[in-house]
Amino acid sequence: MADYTEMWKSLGIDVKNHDALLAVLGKAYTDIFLSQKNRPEGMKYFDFVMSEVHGLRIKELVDAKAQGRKVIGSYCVFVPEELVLAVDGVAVGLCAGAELNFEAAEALLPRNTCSLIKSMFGFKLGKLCPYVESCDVIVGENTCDGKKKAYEIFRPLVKDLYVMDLPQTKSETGRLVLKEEYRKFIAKLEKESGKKITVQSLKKAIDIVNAKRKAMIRLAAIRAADPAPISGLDALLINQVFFHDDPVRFTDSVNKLCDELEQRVKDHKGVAPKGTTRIIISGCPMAVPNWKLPMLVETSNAVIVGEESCVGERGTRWLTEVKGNTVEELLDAITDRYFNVDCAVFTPNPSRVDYVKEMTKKLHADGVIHYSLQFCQPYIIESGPVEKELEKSHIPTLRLETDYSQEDVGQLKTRIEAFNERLKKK
Ligand code: BJ8
Repeated sequence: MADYTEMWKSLGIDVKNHDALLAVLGKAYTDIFLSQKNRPEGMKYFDFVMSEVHGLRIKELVDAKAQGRKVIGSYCVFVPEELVLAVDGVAVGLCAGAELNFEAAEALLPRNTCSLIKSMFGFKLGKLCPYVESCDVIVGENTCDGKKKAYEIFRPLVKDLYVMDLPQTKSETGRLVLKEEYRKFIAKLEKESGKKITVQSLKKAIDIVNAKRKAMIRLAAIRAADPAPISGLDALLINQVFFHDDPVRFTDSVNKLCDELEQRVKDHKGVAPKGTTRIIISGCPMAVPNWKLPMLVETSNAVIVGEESCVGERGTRWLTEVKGNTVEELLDAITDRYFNVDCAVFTPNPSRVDYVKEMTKKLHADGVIHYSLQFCQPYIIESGPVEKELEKSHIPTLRLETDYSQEDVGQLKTRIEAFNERLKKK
């Protein structure tokens, strides 16, 4: 990586601690990703992106800002990238997956807050995330109680926090609330960027984001093959890069990788022998660099073939229908698309477990691991009914609760291995 010290300094990054962070991450990446066997050639692009994730990509954001474009960060898949692109903005995901600066975070938040929220504070308080520091606007969303209340404390720490309200039920009123919130968000984006969303700019933005999601849907479908043509770790990494990379370049790279994977499937070539135990992970999102659970699963003689998560199919499987010739009609189409997202903050939320069942069938999975972050009430509470429903449908399920620390690695590994034994006897 080139020397980006001056750029980081200009963003207000704590360069010394940031250097230490990059060294740790670089080692973890080498140990976890580069040590995998039979990786597809197409992963080289994603390795490059990761090696430059705080370098070249940040330079692109800085250059975009110099051209007058606005950088809009968010923590949730309910924030429509289409609207950001329609004002020629750049959308970046900010969720963080590392246990960094938790002491400082716990000075502001209760200890029993999920790691995702603590990490969001940890990165900001430690001045360690060039994405956060590049943002002109950060969008929060009223989803779970944890995030909703944490944003109140987060507001004074950042330049401009815009909070979006979200419905909690899939009712007609809920849909109206969502559309109204998106309308307000458009007003915020237009004010911030000085640009008006037009039918043309919105259609173009929808096409770009649809193309990105179509590439992810294609990738997800290829993983039905046995032997699995790509590891779950690599597929998760692509889902994580989805939130950071330039959307057009990302789409192109995923499609190139898919061409290679389709050829692998024809050649019966995989990352693990045919017949290896196949697992689906369902639950909380895994933000970069949260690779703990997939690493444990895939070093326990199993392969992950799908993620029912916002960093996975829950975030990518729906497209926006390009219908209508007014901004209002297109906004309706965008609202319809996002209103499908079956996050556990909705009550009731039956479509989520239905989709886990569907994934299990189409990806020929042997079992499901339900992953909840400690103190995440929506997913932990929903995990009971999800397990019950899946077991009723003869889908073996393991419920795990963990955080970003490495303390429980041994215990998790034991439970995963015992689960694999159960799957083998099935
Ligand atoms: S649409 S899953 S990205 S809210 S892990 S902070 S839920 S206590 S992240 Fe999410 Fe949007 Fe839903 Fe998806 Fe709260 Fe749970 Fe923490 Fe969570």
